[in-house]
Parts: sequence; structure tokens; C-alpha cells
Amino acid sequence: MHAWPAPEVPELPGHGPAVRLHDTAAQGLVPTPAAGAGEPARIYVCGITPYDATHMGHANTYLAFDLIQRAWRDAGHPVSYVQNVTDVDDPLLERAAATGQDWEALAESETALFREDMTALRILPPAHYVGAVESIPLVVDLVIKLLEQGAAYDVDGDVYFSVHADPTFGSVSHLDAEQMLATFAARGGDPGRPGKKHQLDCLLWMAGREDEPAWDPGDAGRAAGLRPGRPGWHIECAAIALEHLGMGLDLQGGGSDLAFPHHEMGACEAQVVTGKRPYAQTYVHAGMVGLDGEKMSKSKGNLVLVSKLRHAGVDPMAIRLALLAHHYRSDWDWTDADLESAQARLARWRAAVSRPDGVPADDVLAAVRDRIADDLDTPGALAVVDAWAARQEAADAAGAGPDAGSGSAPDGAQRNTAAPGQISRITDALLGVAL
Ligand code: 5CA
Ligand code: ZN
Repeated sequence: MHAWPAPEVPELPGHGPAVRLHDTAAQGLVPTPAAGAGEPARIYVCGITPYDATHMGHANTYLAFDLIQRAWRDAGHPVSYVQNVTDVDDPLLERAAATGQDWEALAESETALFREDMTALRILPPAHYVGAVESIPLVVDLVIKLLEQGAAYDVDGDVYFSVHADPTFGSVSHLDAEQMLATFAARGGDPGRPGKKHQLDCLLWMAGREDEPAWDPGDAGRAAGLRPGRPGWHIECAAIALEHLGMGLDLQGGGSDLAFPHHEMGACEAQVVTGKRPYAQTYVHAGMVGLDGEKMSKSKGNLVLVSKLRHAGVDPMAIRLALLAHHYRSDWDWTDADLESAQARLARWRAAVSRPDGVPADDVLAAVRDRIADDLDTPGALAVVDAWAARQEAADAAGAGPDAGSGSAPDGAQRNTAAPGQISRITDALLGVAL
């Protein structure tokens, strides 16, 4: 399927430093991308399940991976970016059934709205935006291989992956057995299903249920014993990533609720089917955004929607700044105050760059680059721009006083005509904030 239009990213002088990010698997900061200088950095970010509109949690997660790509590009890496759309899965079919909508129409309209939201927020689009439905032949191919390898088995027509076929199972999320079981059950797994060899084994291929869509698995699939059906969730992402990026991705990304089971299972499936490891060299997870103490989620319905704010006339750049004010890995609750202070900051920055000249900005680029390269310290990066804006305001105030027309900042530094443009290019290229 098609993605959304790419925002322009201004070129900045020189290059930024290597970007250190927290890797869930390594449980610490690592330099990224693993790719050498000038080589493409390969990134796969899990996309939406399109049964409801984009909320602030989604926006926060996609913003984190947008910032990483801006920083990688600034450090001199071309980026290969792939994202999926889970356009057939239980929650989507359940929502369509509950509301009497056609599931395909629901998926299409919510994906279209997501594209609009991403465009408005100036989020970089993937080069390949790939649906689960269009990837079914890729999934079938992997399921057949896993069956042939003895790493998958049949339970009443459904096919399960034996998670222990990968001896490194557990090394992405580092949960203990009890946490794994509880999390698996809470996030779509079926630990208690009779006939499974191990409680944590996950679904690869689900035989068609009554009143649900099912796809023919083709000659090879039928020969391997597959019935008409649909893909399991984790294998969907593994299949799409392997097809478009290959093993050893520089980064697998998503919200922290995907570390287990989704990224753990996808990694194991890919590692077993290819006989290579690691699936991804870095696993990066964004924190959960909540509302009134609860994780914002489509299933709970406690949503602050990007589209609703946009339609109420809120500047998408203010939404972006509201998210940037929080570190991407922290869990936090959205409040109206977040938006109000972001709107005030946007107005202050716009006023500061709207002058024909400005106080020197030469040190701002290195300082913003430094903060971003430090595990995306966006609050720190905003503080750097705030400090420049404050110097600019102080110079304006001084200029309006008895020394008006002297052209000097309070500290004696000369204003120059390059500074406002420099600042606008920095916020645009590295933070995605168009002033
Ligand atoms: N389609 C799958 C991934 S393959 C899926 O998880 N879809 S989703 O629509 O439920 O979520 C899309 C992305 O938003 C995921 O990375 C998820 O971790 C993230 N996300 C969902 N809720 C929140 C939240 N409250 N805060 C932050 N990120 C969230
Ligand atoms: Zn995924």
C-alpha cells in the first residue's frame, strides 16, 4: 500500500555524532546504527492495527522513530524504513463485527486517517508501507519452512510456533517465566489452549473461522497441511521485515507493550527460519502515554486523538512539541497543560525567528545534536532552543530600551542575519518542528 508524503528535511552543515539509544535486548545504551558510515541503516517499526484513530500514544511512538531517522540521516546514514499495517487481526475483526462495519472498509478508512495524521505531524514515511493481507504469501512461505524444520506444529488445524526452537528465546525482553505467561495472556496469547506443546507457543497460521475472512494458502501451503486461514500477528512482521530488509536489522522499533510477546516471538521465528542471528541488532521501545492514570488504548477508548485536535484547529507543530517535551522512553499521562505549554513555546520560538536578525546561534546546532544523540534527550534539545529564544528576547528587550538601535545583545554579541534561519533549519531538520 502507499505511505504518506515525505516532509522536506533541510540539510545541516557537517554531520551529527553517532546516536546512542537504549536497546531493550542489551539492557543499556548502544551506538546506532550498527551499519557502517555511509551504509543504509535498516529500520522496521511496527505499524497500526487500523480499527480506530491515531491517539497521542501512537503519535509519541512514531515520533520517536522519526527522530531516530532524522538523527541517523544527519550523522550521514541513508535510511531504509519499513512499516506494516496489521490490516487483518482479531481486534479489527471484533470492532467491525461490533459496529456492523465491513472490516476492510474500517481498515482502509482508519489507515487513511493515520496517513493524514502522520503527514500533519511531519513524521517521515516508510519507503515500504506493507499490509498484512498483501503479505499473506510471504507468511505462508515462512510457515511452511518452520513446519519442515520441525519448529511448528498443528493444533486442530491452526499452526503454532515452538518458541523453544530458538535457544535464545527470552533474550529480547528479559522477562522471567511468570511475567512471560501473564504478559502473553494479556496481549493476545492463548497460554491455556489444549493441544499446545508449551503454553507460550504462539500462533503462526489460524484456520478460517466462521464469518471471518480466510485466504487460500496456495499449492505449497495446502501440501504442507495448511487450511484456508489468516496469519498470526508476530509472523506478519517477521515476514515483512525479512522480505524488505533482511536479517540483522539495525533497529526493530515499537511501543514498550510490543517488547513481549511481539518482538520476542518475531525475532525467534525469523532466527529459526533463517538459521541466522540476530534478527535485529537493536530493539528500541517508546514509553506508554496514558490518560488519567491508564494506558491510552483503542480497546479502552480513553483516547486523545490527533485528528480531533487538528480539526479543532490545534497546530500540529504544537502537538509535536507537546510530545517532544517528554523523553520518549518515559511513561506519562497526557494533560491539557502539556498542549498549552507547547503552544506557548511554539509562539515564543516563532516570534524569536521572525526577526530579520538574531543573537548568535552558532553553538545551538552542536548542542541540539549532542542532546538528540544521547538517547533522544528531546527535553534537553528543547531547552537549548529555549535558551537561544530567551537570549533573543532579552536582546529585543534591551534593544527597545535606552540603547535602542545599538544592534547588540546584552552580552555584547552582535546580532546577525543568519541566526533566525539557522535556528529554523535546526528545529526543522532534527526535531521536525517547522517554525
Ligand atoms: N499492529 C500492531 C503492531 S505490528 C500494533 O501494536 N498496533 S497498535 O495500533 O496497537 O499500536 C501501534 C503502535 O503504537 C505500537 O508500536 C504500539 O506499541 C504503540 N502504542 C499503542 N498504544 C500506545 C500508548 N498508549 N502509548 C504509546 N505507544 C502506544
Ligand atoms: Zn509488529
